[in-house]
Formats: sequence, structure tokens, C-alpha cells
Amino acid sequence: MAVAKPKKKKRPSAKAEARASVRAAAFAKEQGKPIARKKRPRRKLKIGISCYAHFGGSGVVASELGLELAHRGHEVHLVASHLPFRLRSFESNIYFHESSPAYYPVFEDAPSNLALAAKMVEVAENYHLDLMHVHYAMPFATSAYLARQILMPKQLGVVTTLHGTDITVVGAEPAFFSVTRFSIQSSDRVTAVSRFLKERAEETFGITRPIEVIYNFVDPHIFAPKREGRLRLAGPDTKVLMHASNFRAVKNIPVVIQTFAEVHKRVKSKLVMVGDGPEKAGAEQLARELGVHRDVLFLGNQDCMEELFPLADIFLLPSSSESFGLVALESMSAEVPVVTSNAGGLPEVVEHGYTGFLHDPSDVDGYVESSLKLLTNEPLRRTMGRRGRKVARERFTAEEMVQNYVRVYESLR
Ligand code: GMT
Repeated sequence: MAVAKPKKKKRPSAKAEARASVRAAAFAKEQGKPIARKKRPRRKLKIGISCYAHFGGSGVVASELGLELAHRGHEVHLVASHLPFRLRSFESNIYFHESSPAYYPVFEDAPSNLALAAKMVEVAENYHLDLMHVHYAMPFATSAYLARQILMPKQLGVVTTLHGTDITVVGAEPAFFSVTRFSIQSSDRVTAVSRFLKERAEETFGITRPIEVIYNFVDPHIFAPKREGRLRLAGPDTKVLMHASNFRAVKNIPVVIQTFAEVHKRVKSKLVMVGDGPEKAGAEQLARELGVHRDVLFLGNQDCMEELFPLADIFLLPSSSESFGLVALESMSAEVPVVTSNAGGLPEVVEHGYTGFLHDPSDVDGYVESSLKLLTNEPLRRTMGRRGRKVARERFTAEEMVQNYVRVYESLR
């Protein structure tokens, strides 16, 4: 018996759907009923991001955020002096615009902040940007303010994310104070990477506009525990302590070397120092003075931190000031416990005795004791490492933080 095929329902055309919804709305109005509107899909945003391109946490956060936004279909335009180092692969929806100042014999220094503002104007106009999200107040918030004024009466939203020394060191310098304060206050939205930094910005600059805390995030697939591989920094019977930073005074570099020198007396170990900066030469000298230089490896700047973290047994970060400590989070994500200071926002990231150990910034004895505790008790080290990864995966996810940023952007409309 032939079975009658059910007739395929024809999908109404978009025009017919629109006509039907107008009719339904008119009918509902006639009946005095509230009009049920179809939720309009959210429009994808056109977002400018500006940041420092050299090694440093604020540039990392800006780049990773840009990539996450691009993956979600937003159009991202990165404005920086050169391609930020974390943008290692080509991604669709993300465009890079180089801002470089023109040189002229009259200039004592090329006015790069003005060139940055001009580039922001050009990109905002050409690509119809909804907003410019700047990372690090100085000079980015100032350049963005200028760009917004130039573009008037067109609207360009300015979102400023405070990262750390833009508030705690540089911005608070008398030479920059008023400009930094004005630029933050003039931003349409302000975010900070920790509660500590928000409070510090409010106290130091008397910022009255709301500052939203949006923590930094980490990709646990990239920053993951050790996989089998040939990469090795020391023999199997040698423990590896690691430090990574831009070797500035706030990183307390001599404390890293002093801590290692003490640990080295009791445990066969090596110290791996990643990064470069003004304190590096002093650190090399101190390592020689303390007689440990043969076991301290200075690797310089590396853009493959995800390959290095898993080779460490513990991570040392004794900073005297640290608004968040992205490296601490990346280390936790790689299951490497952190021995760090209780400065700034670090206690918001690392929990003392649970995912790592916190001490006063200059407490070498404290760092030594905690390092030895971890290096001589493998089960404890592993437990703390695993907890660190769990915390990183649950509390510092890209999903949550990117959603928070998008909410901030959408509140500008
Ligand atoms: O403030 C800095 O040292 C620069 C900045 C950077 O570009 O590296 O680092 C800050 O921003 C990072 C990302 O938000 C934070 O993880 C760092 O803790 C913070 N550095 C300091 O507060 C010293």
C-alpha cells in the first residue's frame, strides 16, 4: 500500500514573517495586550583594543581578550606600536594596526602618544568602531580620550582597564598624576584586574566613577601540566624553581636569588629565571656572589611560557607590589604551586596553604621554609598543584571574564 507522504511545510519568507509580526502586534494593540517582541539577536561589536605590545601582563591580557572576542564573532581592531607578542597565530576577525610616530629633527622625542591617538581616530572612522578598550592607563586612556574628542559628534565609547603600575607606580608619579587621573575619570567605563587595584585607584586618585573588577583569566588547555616530552631543564633528581617577570624593582629579584641560594644548600636544585629588564644584571651578579651562578639559568624573554611552566617544581614570585600576578595564575593552571608574596592582589589569586604559600615581600626565611616544604614532600606539592589548576579552571575562566567585558561594552549603547 502506498503511504501518502506528509506534505513538506514551506518555511515562510522573511518578508512574510515580518508582515505576520506587524499584524500580530497590531492585533495585540487592539486587544490592549502587551506586545510580545521577538528577542533580537545581539549585534556583534566592533571593538578597538590598544595596549603595550612588549612582554608584560597587560599586553597578554589585551591580546588574549582580543582573541576570545574574535572567536565569539566580534570584530577586533588592535592598535599598538607593533604586533603584541601573544598574537602568535593568525585569527579571523582580528586586525592589527601599527601606530608609529613620524620623526622630525625638531622633536626631542617622537610624540608617540599623539600618533596613537591619530591611529585610533583613523581606525575608529574607517571601521566604524563602537568602542576603544585600552589596557594600562598611561598613555592609552589619554590617547583614547583625545581620539574620542576628535571624533565628536560621533560617539566612540572608551573603556579603560587598570592593570597595575599604571596606578601603583607610574600614574602616581607627580609628573603624570593629573593626566592619569583626568584620563581615568574621563573614560566611559573603568575596570580593574583585582579588588586591591580598584581600591588603590580610588584611594590614590580619588576616582569617583564606578570601577568594576574583572579578574584576569587563563586558558587551561594552553597552560597545562607536564606532558611527556624531551624538554628538560635539569636532571630527574634535580628540583626546578622558576621565576618569570620583566625584572623590574617591584619584582624583588634579589629575594628570588637569596631564596634559591638557601634552598640550594639543602636540596639539589636549579633556578630558572625567565625574562629581562633592569634588575637582570644585578641578579646575575648576586648569583655569582652567593656562589650559585652555575645553577641559575637566565633564559631571557621567552614567548613559550606554556612550555616552561610544566618543567618547574615550584614558581617563585616575591613581588613588593603586584596587582594580580598573571604568571602566578598561569603557573597554577600548569599545576605548579606558587611561593609568593602577600602584596597587592596576589591573595585574591593564591590561597595560602591551599594552592601555594604567601609571605611578606622580603621574608626570605618564609619563602625558603615554604619552598623546602614543597620540594621535600612530593605528595603535598602535587596536591597543591592540582588544587591550583582546579581553582584556575573554576574561578578564572575566559568564559566568565569575557562575558563580563562584553556586558561592560554593551552598557555603553
Ligand atoms: O604594572 C605592570 O607591571 C605592568 C603590567 C604588565 O604590562 O605587565 O603588569 C600588571 O598587569 C598584569 C596583567 O593584569 C598583572 O598580572 C600584574 O600583576 C601587573 N603588575 C604589577 O602590578 C606589578
